[in-house]
Amino acid sequence: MLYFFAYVCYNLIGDNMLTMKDVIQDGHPTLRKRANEVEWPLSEENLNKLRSMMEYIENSQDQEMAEEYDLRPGVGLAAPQINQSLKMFCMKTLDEDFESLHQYAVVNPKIISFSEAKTYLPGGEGCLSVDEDTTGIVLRSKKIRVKAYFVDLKTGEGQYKQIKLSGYPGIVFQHEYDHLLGTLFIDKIEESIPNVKPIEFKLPETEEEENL
Ligand code: UDB
Ligand code: ZN
Repeated sequence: MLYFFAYVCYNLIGDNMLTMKDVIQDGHPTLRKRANEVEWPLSEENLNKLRSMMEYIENSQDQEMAEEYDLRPGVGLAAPQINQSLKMFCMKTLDEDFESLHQYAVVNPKIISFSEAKTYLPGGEGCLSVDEDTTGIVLRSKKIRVKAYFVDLKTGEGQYKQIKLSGYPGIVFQHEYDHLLGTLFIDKIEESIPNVKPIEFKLPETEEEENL
């Protein structure tokens, strides 16, 4: 009887569906390590880790799934947060104008330039690995230029290329990149409101946008 139940659960959840209990929390030593370079080409194992990270993000952005499995709605997740000390992360978010989708599975990223100009999220940042009611304003570069393998999660193939990111997607990228260096946003919280222009979110116009 117990086995039957376990079997049903196993099929329902799947063997690599991540939930909040897979996301390690501040105080865990892995979050403070510099993550290791990932071997390229990607092993099947690392590809599957990336797939389940992206799946967490997508499930958590689905209201029904998020409620059912108690998932905090996330826009990004880095491998160290699931206790894998590897230089890779996934992100999926719209920009602040709700116009373009920035969905990336990233391996061995390097931010090759940070703009002098800074910005911040007016509501402050939080983190899936930090207690829910901890938020704080973090100064980030307005624009970054990054080099990384961008992985196609269907095939596992990837392209090493350079892209530029700005605004909200740039902030998410910098937050996830910090995880690969062992840095958390709580290390960088500003004491007072900085004297730079925050990100301005265009008001969502459709119900779909509002759910994001
Ligand atoms: C997040 N989500 O996923 F402005 F549509 C955060 C949490 C910690 C609150 C879950 C988030 O910022 N959602 C969000 C914000 C918007 C508009 C919107 C959805 N992360 C990811 C994380 O912890 N990765 O390690 C924290 C974000 C703070 C700044 C960038 C990443
Ligand atoms: Zn985080």
